[in-house]
Amino acid sequence: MNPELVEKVTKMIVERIQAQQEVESNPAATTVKFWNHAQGTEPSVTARTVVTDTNSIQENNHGKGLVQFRSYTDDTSASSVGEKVSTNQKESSTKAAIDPSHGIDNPLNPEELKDLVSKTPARIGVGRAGLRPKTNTWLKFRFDHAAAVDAVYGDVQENLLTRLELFKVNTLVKDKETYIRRPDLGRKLSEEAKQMIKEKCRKSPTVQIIVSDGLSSSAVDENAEDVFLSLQQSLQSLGLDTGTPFYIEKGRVAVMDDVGELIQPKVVVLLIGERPGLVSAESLSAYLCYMPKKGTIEADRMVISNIHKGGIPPVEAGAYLGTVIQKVLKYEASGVSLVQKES
Ligand code: B12
Repeated sequence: MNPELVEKVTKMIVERIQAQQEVESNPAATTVKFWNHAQGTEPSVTARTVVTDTNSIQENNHGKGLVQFRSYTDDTSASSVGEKVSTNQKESSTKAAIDPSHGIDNPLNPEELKDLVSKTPARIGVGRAGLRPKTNTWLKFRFDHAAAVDAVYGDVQENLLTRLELFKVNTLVKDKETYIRRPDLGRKLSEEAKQMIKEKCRKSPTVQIIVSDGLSSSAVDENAEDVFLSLQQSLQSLGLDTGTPFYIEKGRVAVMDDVGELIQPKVVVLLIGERPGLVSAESLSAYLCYMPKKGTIEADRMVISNIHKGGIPPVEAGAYLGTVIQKVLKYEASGVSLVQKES
């Protein structure tokens, strides 16, 4: 790993975003609501503003020139993306660290309880009402469960694919029920998909980026754009060429093997929605593999997981991925083979 390079690329990206924000007005601003887990009695929401600069994304797509990232700002103050957002979130969840009075009744050590709760988004210190969970706990659970179900069963927004100029192909899966019950079918491209990829994609690029909904369309909706654009920028600054990116609907991780067979890239990066949990339903993973092909073993893949605004900030993840890819190329290996060659 080259931490200096990661830092440099991330800094460069954030500086560009900040510079852009100074000059842009935000006519397309919309409000996103978050349920704050650590909130007290009220099931309150935190409003953030999402700003999308569609023109500049289209103009600069596929690694040419500067790219613009979606940015999140608090309602009251204009701020930058990525780090800032996660810092804000951490701050707000720490600040709102459960007031023990609404969780455990009469805790022995309220300060310690508060401290424990502030350290994790897990549902601890929520107390109970007799044998049952408290109403607020139960409602939060229902809310998060609904978000998880929506993430699995939802579809990625078409306008995201349009903005990123990703054409869409399918696996052998026809519907979500089959997707869940038959992971093997999600690992194979359909015949039409193979044909389309052969027609549209540049062969043998150094890096092939693909995006798939996987188990969370929300993860793709929320994070793929920032990761994708910062990854492109990172690869560009490292002088690594990329192939024609595309989107695979209802895909599984190992679908990258079919892609490898068809396009023969050196490295495949697959941005895919993770199985949602009850803390985040919008977490994205980037799976990588050096020259994936039929019969690739799982140990030769690697993953950078937990990419979302409360985890690894998407812009940072994109920049970091570039340096991981550089290392994969250097050692001509990924996963366990890479670790072996490196040591
Ligand atoms: C489900 C899951 C599993 C399942 C996968 C079963 C299956 N067929 O779906 C099982 C229990 C087998 C599993 C095993 C492992 N997992 Co796991 N897994 C997850 C989980 C909860 C969700 C993954 C997901 O949604 N993938 C997306 C869907 C669409 O993928 P899929 O095609 O359906 O399934 C593939 C992936 O899940 C992939 N996969 C799953 N885990 C891992 C881990 C690594 C390192 C790799 C390369 C691939 C991989 O293998 C599946 C088959 O191709 C994540 C948590 C998270 N937040 O992402 C952890 C997670 C990815 N797993 C992790 C780990 C460490 C492992 C193991 C190495 C554990 C071990 N010591 O044996 C093994 C490695 C398995 C492998 N494929 O190489 C870590 C990775 C940490 C990291 N950043 O490197 C995570 C992030 C959990 C964590 N927070 O620690 N895992």
